[in-house]
Amino acid sequence: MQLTSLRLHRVSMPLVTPFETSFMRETEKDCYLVEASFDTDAGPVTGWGESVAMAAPLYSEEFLDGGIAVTQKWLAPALFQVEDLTAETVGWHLRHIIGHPMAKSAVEMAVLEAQLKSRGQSFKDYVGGVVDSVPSGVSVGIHPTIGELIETVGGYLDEGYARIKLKIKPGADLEPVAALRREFGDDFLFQVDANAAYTLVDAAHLKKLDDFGLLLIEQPLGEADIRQHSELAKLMSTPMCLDESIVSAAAAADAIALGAAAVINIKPGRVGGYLEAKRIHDLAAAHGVAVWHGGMLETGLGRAANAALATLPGFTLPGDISGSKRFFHEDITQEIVQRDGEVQVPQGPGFGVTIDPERLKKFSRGTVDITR
Ligand code: NPG
Repeated sequence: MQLTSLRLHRVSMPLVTPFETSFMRETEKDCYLVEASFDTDAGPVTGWGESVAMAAPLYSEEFLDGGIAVTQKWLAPALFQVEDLTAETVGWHLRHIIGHPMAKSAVEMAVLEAQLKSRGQSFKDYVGGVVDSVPSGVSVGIHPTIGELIETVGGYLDEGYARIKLKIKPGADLEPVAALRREFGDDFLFQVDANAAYTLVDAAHLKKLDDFGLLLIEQPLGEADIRQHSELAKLMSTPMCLDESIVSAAAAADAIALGAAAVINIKPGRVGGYLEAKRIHDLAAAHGVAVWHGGMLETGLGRAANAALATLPGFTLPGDISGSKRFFHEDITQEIVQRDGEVQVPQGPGFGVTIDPERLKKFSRGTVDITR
């Protein structure tokens, strides 16, 4: 395949309810989609990718406008030079460009989709998935009051979600966790996510979370603090899970070796693409480390790809793969549906979903064209 052009679609989709984490409060999902066009022996093919970079660099150093700029100035020109481009070689061709995993992932995703479509193969079959549906967890933001939180979580449990993940931060941790256990009992699967909001000085406070039978605590400390997570893991009985710190398979290997990660949250965008994400899955499986699939409020496109990757056998915990309705009144693709705690993996070539042109037009905030 020869890459001939990229069109980056900047989109903004209103969220059903505001989503608050330890680092920000979002009311809209802003991202860009990559529409990549190729010449192949069998004619032209198009593939779609999605960047999970947020508008502001608050989760990691990447941000939406930066992703568009690096794609335009560096990633696309490097790939235009390759005559026989494959998804498996995108990372190799971009290896000299430092960082920008989310931007690289979005481009690799588009190449992968085009390649799969031209072969008539689904991503699930390509990656070696073993099931047709995956357990669906839901991520719950920080709420202004305990009463509202209980109402929200009660609604999700009634909808059948297989697991609740609660966002926490200093000042909003023990009390909401205790309230949910009091209200809904000990039997539902429950984990917390701090998005790097604490330091090791908070160890004694965080240890109090051990009383609540949590599945795991996700990323309490900073991205670079892998060793400090291993110290904290020794002090807590709640299993330690890393998200932000796992920026590559090599970082995952370090975290596992140091005892910093009993569990890993896999997000393809954070690690440079679905192929690196699969390597982390394989590495973790070989070490007996549980993994689950993270989410970044993806549109139906990224959500479908995430669900397909999560069909690999090492994904033994429910992921942040909720139904489209959790975040959007209208998705940009066919709706991804959560039923009885499961999400069906879309069938069909590529990621099994298509971008709805009308919805794309509705949510579009402009395009950037990059040609050879
Ligand atoms: O279900 O897609 C989802 C959201 C899951 O909580 C979620 N994502 O830290 O994992 C996270 C968080 C996040 C969202 C992080 C957006 C960065 C951006």
